[in-house]
Amino acid sequence: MANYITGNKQLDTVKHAQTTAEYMVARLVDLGIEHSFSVPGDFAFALDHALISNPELHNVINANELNASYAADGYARVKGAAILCTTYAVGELSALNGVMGSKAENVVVFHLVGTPVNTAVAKHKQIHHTLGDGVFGQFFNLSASATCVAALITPDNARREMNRVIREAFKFRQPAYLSISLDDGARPVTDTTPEDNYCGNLTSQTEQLQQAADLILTQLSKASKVVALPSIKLDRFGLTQSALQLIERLNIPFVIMPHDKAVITQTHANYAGFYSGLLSDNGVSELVETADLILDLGGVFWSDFNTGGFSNNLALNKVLTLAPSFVENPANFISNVYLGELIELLLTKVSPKNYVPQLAHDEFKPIPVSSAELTLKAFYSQFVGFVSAEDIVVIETGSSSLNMAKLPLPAQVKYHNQTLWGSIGWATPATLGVALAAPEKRAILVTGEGSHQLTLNEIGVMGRYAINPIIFCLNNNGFMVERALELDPNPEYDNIAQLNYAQLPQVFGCANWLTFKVSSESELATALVQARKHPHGVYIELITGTYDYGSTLDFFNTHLKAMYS
Ligand SMILES: Cc1ncc(C[n+]2csc(CCOP(=O)(O)OP(=O)(O)O)c2C)c(N)n1
Ligand SMILES: [Mg+2]
Repeated sequence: MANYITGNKQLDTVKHAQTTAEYMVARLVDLGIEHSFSVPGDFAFALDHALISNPELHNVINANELNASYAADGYARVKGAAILCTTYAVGELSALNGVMGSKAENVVVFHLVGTPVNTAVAKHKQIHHTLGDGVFGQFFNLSASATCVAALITPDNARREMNRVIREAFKFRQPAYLSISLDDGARPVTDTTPEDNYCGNLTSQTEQLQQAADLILTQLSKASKVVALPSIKLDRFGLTQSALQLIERLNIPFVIMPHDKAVITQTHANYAGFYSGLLSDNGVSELVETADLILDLGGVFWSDFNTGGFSNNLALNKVLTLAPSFVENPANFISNVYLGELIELLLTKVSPKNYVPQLAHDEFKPIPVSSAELTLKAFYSQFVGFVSAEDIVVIETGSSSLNMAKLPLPAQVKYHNQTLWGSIGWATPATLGVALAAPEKRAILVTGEGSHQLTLNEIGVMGRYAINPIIFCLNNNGFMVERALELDPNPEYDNIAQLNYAQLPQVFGCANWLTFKVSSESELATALVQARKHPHGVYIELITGTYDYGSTLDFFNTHLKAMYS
């Protein structure tokens, strides 16, 4: 069957499937998914068994369902899709925040849930994991709300429904919910619907495709100063390379917003700088905001943290959005246009603009290492020199995500952050998922210690599966980003329990991990040298000041306070 994710690798694990649960898992594995993330439970046993019996799948047992959902999200960001499996009610509800985040940020996660047996449901029995009221359907709707498509699978509908669910999930690049009862999961498939050969290609309406292309070509012909904004959605929809070709063919500048960091490398010749309202690099706001036409490629998020707290000053009538399935400006909305096809068509028609103003990029100036107490500025300075082309970077919400958005990275490095959903605790399990999805890369996590506390038991899972990340845990004595965003700089509720973070790998049984607790610039420099040489996991606790905000957070500290007061 067609393999959506890997393209060339043709799997056919469906032929080994004996049960409906095995069939469901096999359909997903045949897309190219190689790992599943799960916490077992009795109603999910048919699914759990299917996960461990598929010859092409490695099943990971996570510390809890929320962690599993974050790990699946991280995995799918790299791999294109992921499998998450939880049990009825108690398991699936714990995973909901993570799955909702995947929905917000266009990540394909197939959430499999095993439910009580059909006879118990029909007889309204009092069963564990329910409210004891004989009602069973209410959790389906809750879990389904975190997805773009949901199905109650039975042996009689399994083939048809799996066709539908896979199609819809890839169409919207959002999660899917697949529920099956314990007894149906163990029965053989009786549905005889032929399997879909769908491989992720969407077909536009010819007339609307032409209309969209004409609109774009007309707008392009009227504009001399055109600037592109490539969105993270290009990565999600597998369209980054096509979009880059369009930028290169037009020969126009592109700017990058925080959520879209590293979609196209900052080392590209047409890169004009970082754009985020008042936080933008020198000259970049002017470049974007005085352009004749702004090509929003993929659909950027005009969100608070993407726009420097809405401090951008953009005339929306200049923005032409080429979203994954439609084209829009204030005067037009053209649906049923798929971006891959649209760009292909445009590439045959556009002529170069040859408009590439050379801006002097804001240079990142490393500071010399001394024996002084560690500051965030010194950490970022060393971090920029440390990240190499072989790394993949995961950044947690908090001071880290705000400050890191502007840092330069080597060309091949991908950068993952939950800029829109922003659920703290995401990054630690997401690093596990990212590391499993990209074993050829070294996963690097930067997390605040407050966020880390929510999900740090996933370190044990990293140790169990011999993942070798480099974890930077920024210990600044609490929820610093909140201190900076609040009017009262020191509310009681931003103080948190003090843990011995550097001891966590040992507590969680991680063999051969190297750990450090550093509080000076030179200690950090030494740790970084050793971290690079070490083939196993590395954990570096960084001690920095309670009010050492870093430059971007300093900006939000004054700008947002001004907005709120
Ligand atoms: C699940 C969730 N709960 C609460 C919040 C609110 N929140 C946002 S950032 C933050 C603190 C992060 O602190 P830390 O990880 O220590 O990072 P720091 O800013 O101190 O470097 C909190 C509580 C959130 N975003 N997500
Ligand atoms: Mg903190």
